[in-house]
Amino acid sequence: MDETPILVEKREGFRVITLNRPARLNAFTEDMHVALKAALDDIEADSGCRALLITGAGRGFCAGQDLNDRLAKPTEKIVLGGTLEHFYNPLIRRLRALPFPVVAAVNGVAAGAGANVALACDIVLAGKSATFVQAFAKIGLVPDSGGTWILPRLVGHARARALSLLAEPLPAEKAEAWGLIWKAVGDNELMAEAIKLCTQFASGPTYGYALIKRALDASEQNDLSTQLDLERDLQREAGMSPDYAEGVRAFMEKRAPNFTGKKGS
Ligand code: LHQ
Repeated sequence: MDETPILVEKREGFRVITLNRPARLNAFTEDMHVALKAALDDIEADSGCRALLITGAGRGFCAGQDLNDRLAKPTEKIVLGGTLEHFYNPLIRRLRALPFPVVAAVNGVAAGAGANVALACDIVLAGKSATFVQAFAKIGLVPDSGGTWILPRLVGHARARALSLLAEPLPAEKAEAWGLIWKAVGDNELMAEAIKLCTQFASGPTYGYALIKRALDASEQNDLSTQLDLERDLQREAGMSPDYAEGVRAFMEKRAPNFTGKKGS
């Protein structure tokens, strides 16, 4: 077992999780999944945590499933479907549903499930030397961890198919140009940019952010009319939050708002 497959750093208003198996490009093992779940439990229980930053140690972000780990061995008890069911699918669902922004700082190669964990985050920043690889087809697998759902939505069917079938690395700047990620930045600026974003989120209208995430996720299934109804309902909730009152007051008084992130009564 790795001693610390992930590192968790508590910052003012947010946490930084670093995937920490650099010799294996931070590939996922069962131990890493278990540690990540425990960290997310802790983060969710902390009402003072208003953003999350995920990055990787060393030269990679994450090379997906560790192909030496028992989770990847079809002959053992946990077959691949079970690995997804028990570990990856709950992780992806959870990242999407966290009630505050999640930022991925992709510091190097993001392959297989590692790429799709990054793409499940709300904002993906990548260092210019980073690449995104849907590596699955190279070993006869199907893009998982939400890849087949998110890729066509982000880059369209033609690019989603080519990325999935060819399994070629997509450089960060091209990923930005294609709309796969938010921004490619200089490798040396990556962490500072990501921390700046999380610092901004940590003093933002957190409850409003959670409602924005809900609205955008629901829009993937809804028709316009249903989505308009949902926007009405969510806006009603947002309008009752203390941050809305504070935001309007601050605007009128020409000062920066002092958001609490709270839901309101
Ligand atoms: C690795 C890995 C790795 C172990 C690099 N495992 N050691 C879900 C359900 C259940 C099972 C199956 O999987 C899934 C989801 C998935 O994620 S499937 C996709 C799994 N990932 C891959 O197939 C990617 C495999 N890795 C690569 O293709 C390359 O390593 C990439 C393109 C990521 C990076 O290439 P390089 O920069 O040239 O680095 P490298 O290949 O030299 O890797 C460095 C070391 O890390 C090396 O070890 P070594 O002892 O030779 O230094 C690799 O063996 C090791 N490593 N990925 N997934």
